Amino acid sequence: MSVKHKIAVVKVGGDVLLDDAERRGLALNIKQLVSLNWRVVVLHGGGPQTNRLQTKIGLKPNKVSGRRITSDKDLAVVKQAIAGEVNVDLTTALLQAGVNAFGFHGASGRMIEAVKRPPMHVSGVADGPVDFGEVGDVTGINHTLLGKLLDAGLTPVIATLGVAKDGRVFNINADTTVVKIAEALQADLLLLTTQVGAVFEDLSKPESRVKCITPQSAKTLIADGIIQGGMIPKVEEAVSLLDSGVGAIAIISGKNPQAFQSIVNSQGRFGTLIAK
Ligand code: X2W
Repeated sequence: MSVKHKIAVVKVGGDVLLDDAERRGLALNIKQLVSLNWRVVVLHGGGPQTNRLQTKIGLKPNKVSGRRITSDKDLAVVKQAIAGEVNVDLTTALLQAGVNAFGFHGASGRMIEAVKRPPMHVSGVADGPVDFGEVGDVTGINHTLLGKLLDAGLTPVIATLGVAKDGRVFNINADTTVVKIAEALQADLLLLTTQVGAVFEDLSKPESRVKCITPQSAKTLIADGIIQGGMIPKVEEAVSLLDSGVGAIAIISGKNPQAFQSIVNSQGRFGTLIAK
């Protein structure tokens, strides 16, 4: 009888790799999940590394509503920082922790298919539609190939680039890509790692951590102003993912090596779990 493995998709922001303890903790957390027979797919960004490299060579980072305006020159930097530096560093951190990590970028094997994001009006930007340049919107995930990699016992580590039908490469926000991967795989769990590591009623009070959010409680928490600002779209998106077949979403920090295990064992010791 074949065992049905559970699937977790993990989003790693570039900020996690700037801190040694975070990087090591994250790798140990992923190792734990794999040891518990979970299949894990890692999708990463590299925003801070891209900013750093842009600045070093005299380009000015410019983000509008969370997305980088990406010229041809910027795209060259994005490739180096995200598919180069971050992918290699994250893959090797996982290898060191004993995970059979297999690093590549989203254009490989047409893993992440994308089209150019059309110029669009953005709230708060008065002067006409914004052209994001070489930024893509995801149109498909090669889940057949992803399944083969997982069947081979590998842990895919994917840099958030996309490829068009004609081979053109696009820069894609990692939060957007990871959601598409979780949907395509109908993942049991989507882990969104952040340095803050949870939703808090009051950020200055660690004891005010919200352990669990349901679609019903999310509405109340937003109406009562407990979930505010940038957290609102994150939580709303997470809730809508529950309707498109993703089992649960956790907002969590990987710093403590027990964190992911605590989520899959429903211990509620770390992070915020969003589930029905
Ligand atoms: C992002 C991709 C990297 C990313 C960027 O250029 O920064 C767009 O904004 P983090 O570290 O997860 O923020 N792409 C279009 O999302 O990285």
